[in-house]
Amino acid sequence: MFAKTPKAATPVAGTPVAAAPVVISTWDSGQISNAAAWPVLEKGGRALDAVEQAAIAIENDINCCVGLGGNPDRDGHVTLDACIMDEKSNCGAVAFLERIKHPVSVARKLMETTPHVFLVGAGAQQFALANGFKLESGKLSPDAADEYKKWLKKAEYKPVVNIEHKQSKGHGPFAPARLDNGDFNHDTMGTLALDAQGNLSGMCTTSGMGFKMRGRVGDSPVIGAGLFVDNEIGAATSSGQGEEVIRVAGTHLVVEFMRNGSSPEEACKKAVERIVKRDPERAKTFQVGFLAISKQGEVGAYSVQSGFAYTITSGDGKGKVVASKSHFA
Ligand code: SD4
Repeated sequence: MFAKTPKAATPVAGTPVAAAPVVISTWDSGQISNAAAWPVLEKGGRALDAVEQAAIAIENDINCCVGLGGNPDRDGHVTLDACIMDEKSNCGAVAFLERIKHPVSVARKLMETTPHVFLVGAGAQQFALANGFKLESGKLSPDAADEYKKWLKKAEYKPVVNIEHKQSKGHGPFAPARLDNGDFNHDTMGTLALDAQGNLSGMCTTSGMGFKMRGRVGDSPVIGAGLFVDNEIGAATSSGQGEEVIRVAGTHLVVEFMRNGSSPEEACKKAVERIVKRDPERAKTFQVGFLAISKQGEVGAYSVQSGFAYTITSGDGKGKVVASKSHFA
């Protein structure tokens, strides 16, 4: 089993409003990210620097779903997807990136030193190496190697076998919606920060759905899907079944609902309802969670299934885990 992240005793429900600076991250593992972001914000630093630190911390942690220690694709390779966005709508993204430890930092480099927004695969790796990022070994973490071995047994994977068909019997068509232990197949880290100057930035980083098809990219690195920041209105990030989020341009939708007067929680709820409406029966089988913050520091989340949570850090610098409301109980 992957190492457990520190858990708060019991997540509390509610819609906090925090005075800037504030940082919020998806899941209870957001405690790791927020703890790294907070020192930047506390000193009056920039939200963009804070969210990059949040990314580095969780990408260094060995867990199922973020960084090089995460679960591999079905061919046994870890491939990373990530993006970052600042208060001026500058953004950078990388996807299908292999053997580079800090994809969000690569995305930031792309954003700040080139006219481009998105690099993928070998090109993203080449760019990272040219900019001083180190090529890692490509070896799976012991936990991921273990999970992969188990997955291979169950999925009986041979490249010639029509695995999509087999998996569609019990799971989603592309990657199992749940891991072997019954947990949903995700834990992507999305972090949003509002700094003391009142500026917003965000990042999203993931190894994607475990045992995905080779080359598959989810919502996490897609601006407007896994992350969106509009410094006039607010910011949003997502976790869960990426295909569902991409179809509705999920985080862009959340920010637009906020622009039209919804609170962050209402906006997340409306985006979840948009997803569920497409196919209410199928929606019972997957998880999507949205997390959002307004320019005023109001925070909210909503998910398809129960169990989504986020971590908020402001004022005293202590991360508090908050349970998200959900469409299905
Ligand atoms: C994806 N949204 O690739 C991600 C899944 C996730 O940890 O949440 N992974 O679709």
